[in-house]
Amino acid sequence: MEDIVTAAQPEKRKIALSGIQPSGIFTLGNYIGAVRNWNDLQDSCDCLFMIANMHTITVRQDPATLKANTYRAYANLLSAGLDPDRNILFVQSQVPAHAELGWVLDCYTMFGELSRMTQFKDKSAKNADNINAGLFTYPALMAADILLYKADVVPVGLDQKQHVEIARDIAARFNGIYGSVFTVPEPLISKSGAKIMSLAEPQYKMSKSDPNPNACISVSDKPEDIVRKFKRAVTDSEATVKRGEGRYGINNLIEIYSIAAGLTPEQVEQEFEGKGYGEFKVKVAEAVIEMLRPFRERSEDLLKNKDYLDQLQRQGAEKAARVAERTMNKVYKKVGLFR
Ligand code: ATP
Ligand code: LTN
Repeated sequence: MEDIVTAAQPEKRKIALSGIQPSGIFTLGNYIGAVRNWNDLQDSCDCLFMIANMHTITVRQDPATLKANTYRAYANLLSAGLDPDRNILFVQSQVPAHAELGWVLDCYTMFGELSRMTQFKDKSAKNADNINAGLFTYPALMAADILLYKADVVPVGLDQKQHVEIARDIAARFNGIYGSVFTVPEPLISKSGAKIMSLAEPQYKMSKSDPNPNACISVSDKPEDIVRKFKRAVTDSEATVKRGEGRYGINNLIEIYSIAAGLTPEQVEQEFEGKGYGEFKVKVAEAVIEMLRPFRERSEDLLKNKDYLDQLQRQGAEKAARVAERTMNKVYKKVGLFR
């Protein structure tokens, strides 16, 4: 008789990893499309959230500004409610394994597949005088970020889906050669707010590195600036608060308002039936101000204490490095590199 009792195995928690660049101050798009959703994940997954500062130098940065934005980004993660004891919150450059695995994966990533990346095409158009190799191989470094921690899911906005897909391809290619080394990750994209558009050119996404200050709401904008920017937001001449094909500006404002006020887009359309853009834009601004207020105030407080942020950043990096080192040892061994 078989006398071994097999205890029911508790289901393994999924590992989630995401990153955000300190390429400027977080926008409303980053908050709605990324950071806000990460908060919900910490209950169901083992989470790692990273400030992707090595990715940021693919576009030329002023060193002092980059450091200040890195502190601010880290403070923003904390203010969004991410708990440093329950999640690993770290800065990419403080964990050397990212650069190490990034190089290895460069050698398993094809020129053709990198050439198809929309972000590369967009960013090279915007930075025509600095189309550097890092900008091109960016997706291999991002794959390294994900694969180092065996992440099952990668919560991102819609614009990053293509990069998670290439990370899957790289993982599968590597596993095909060396056996199952990496977990093949899935993108996790929220249904609402996955792509918040620019207020100035609403056919393009809101982006924190946009040089036009009226194009984006930053999470540290003062209430009066938020009102001014929404009042100026580009809409169309139809003057009805109703979603429609090609109505980029108004679709975007309806989406933002529905998220900030906790309503469905249909409820928003009903509320503003027969009302003009002027009234609607002020309401959107007020809802956004209220949504961001606690986040902004907490970030300002945290930024007064750099020693505390330094200490948390170090602890986060140590925890991340312990996991990353194990993967690196395995990868070097498989590939035949001394370590
Ligand atoms: P940059 O301007 O430097 O490219 P960015 O503002 O586009 O930066 P990232 O740091 O590249 O932001 O992205 C961080 C996260 O925020 C990613 O998950 C990304 O998908 C999400 N995100 C960025 N912009 C938006 C947006 N407009 N709407 C929804 N999600 C967004
Ligand atoms: N490329 C991403 C930032 C990023 C990231 C990651 C996101 C760097 N590494 C790993 C998810 C997982 C961006 O520009 N938004």
